[in-house]
Amino acid sequence: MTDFESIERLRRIGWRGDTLPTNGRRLARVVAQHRAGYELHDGENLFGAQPAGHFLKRNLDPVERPAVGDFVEIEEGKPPHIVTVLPRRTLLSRAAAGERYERQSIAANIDYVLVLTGLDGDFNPARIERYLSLTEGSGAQPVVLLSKLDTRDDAAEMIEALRSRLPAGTPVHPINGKDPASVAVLMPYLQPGDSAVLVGSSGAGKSTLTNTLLGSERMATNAVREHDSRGRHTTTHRALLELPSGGCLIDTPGMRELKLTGDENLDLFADIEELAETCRFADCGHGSEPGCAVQAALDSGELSHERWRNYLKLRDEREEQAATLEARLRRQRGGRPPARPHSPRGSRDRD
Ligand SMILES: Nc1nc2c(ncn2[C@@H]2O[C@H](COP(=O)(O)OP(=O)(O)OP(=O)(O)O)[C@@H](O)[C@H]2O)c(=O)[nH]1
Ligand SMILES: [Mg+2]
Ligand SMILES: [Zn+2]
Repeated sequence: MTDFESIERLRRIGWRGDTLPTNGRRLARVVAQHRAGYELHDGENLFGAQPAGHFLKRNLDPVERPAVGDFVEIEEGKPPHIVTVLPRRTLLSRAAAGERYERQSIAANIDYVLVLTGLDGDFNPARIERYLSLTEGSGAQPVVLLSKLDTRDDAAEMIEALRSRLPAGTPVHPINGKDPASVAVLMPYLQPGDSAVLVGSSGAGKSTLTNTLLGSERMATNAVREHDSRGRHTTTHRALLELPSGGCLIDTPGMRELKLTGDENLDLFADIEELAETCRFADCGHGSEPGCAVQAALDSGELSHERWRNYLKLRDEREEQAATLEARLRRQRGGRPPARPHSPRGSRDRD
């Protein structure tokens, strides 16, 4: 097969490069990861593969392991092995829950992060802001999706309140995830070569939307609990799917905890940070100091107490995580200098 044919084939599964690595190895994209190994697609065939031994080293930063959405080089064999993860153009990751600081990949080489929230009991603007903050560190574009539009009459108010809280220009699409006509608004994000990942709580409707976009019931779905709209963790692993529109969509399991990695900028709250700079005292604690611009905005209602509280929470979390991340990188540099995992934010890159 010529390089041209290989590139054309890979483009169907989201390859963006104009050239191929020159070592002659076959390239494929990670479409799923199971306990027993990886599922890969080379644009033509789906096949299983194992990670090469160096990916299994215990002290390896988990984000350096192959993740769904990655393009990888294969060493042929029975079974084939993944030997290299190609440089990522974007990476959505989160910090793992628990004591030890560890970043985990959610999806690699995605253009859009579709943040899906139900307009039922799932609706929670502070959680949407958390997802959007995490997306900032990824290099991908955020898109806010509100599902279950068909289930309530008072959705307009909720949507308006959310829109006014997010930076102007953040796309917000209310949808009925079961209705093909309604989800057609997502076509601009799912064109040939585009890759998008769906994230949101269990029960938000990620797999329902995926099925509607696919035009078939490929992913299992389950009703949410009546009293609190919680899902049942139906989807158990991430899966990259080719859509009829030509785009690639990654469905994910609902995530219980979503910690910032420390690599975020919190651009989402740039207006609050600007406001705080206009306080009379440079070291204003925004409590009862005279001339506090934040207190004035909170008193006038221009800034909502809830958004302010969420900003403080995310800011503190980011600072704490950034310090841990920095310490970890410093420790790693003490030994053999590792390749710093992809960071699309040059300004925050601490190397
Ligand atoms: N009426 C209505 N129901 C929806 C919509 N989207 C999802 N649902 C329902 O919500 C329930 C949960 O949907 P799923 O697609 O399984 O949710 P999920 O986000 O994939 O959940 P996990 O796989 O557990 O993370 C199902 O009963 C769906 O039929 C929608 O837009 N309108
Ligand atoms: Mg699901
Ligand atoms: Zn102040």
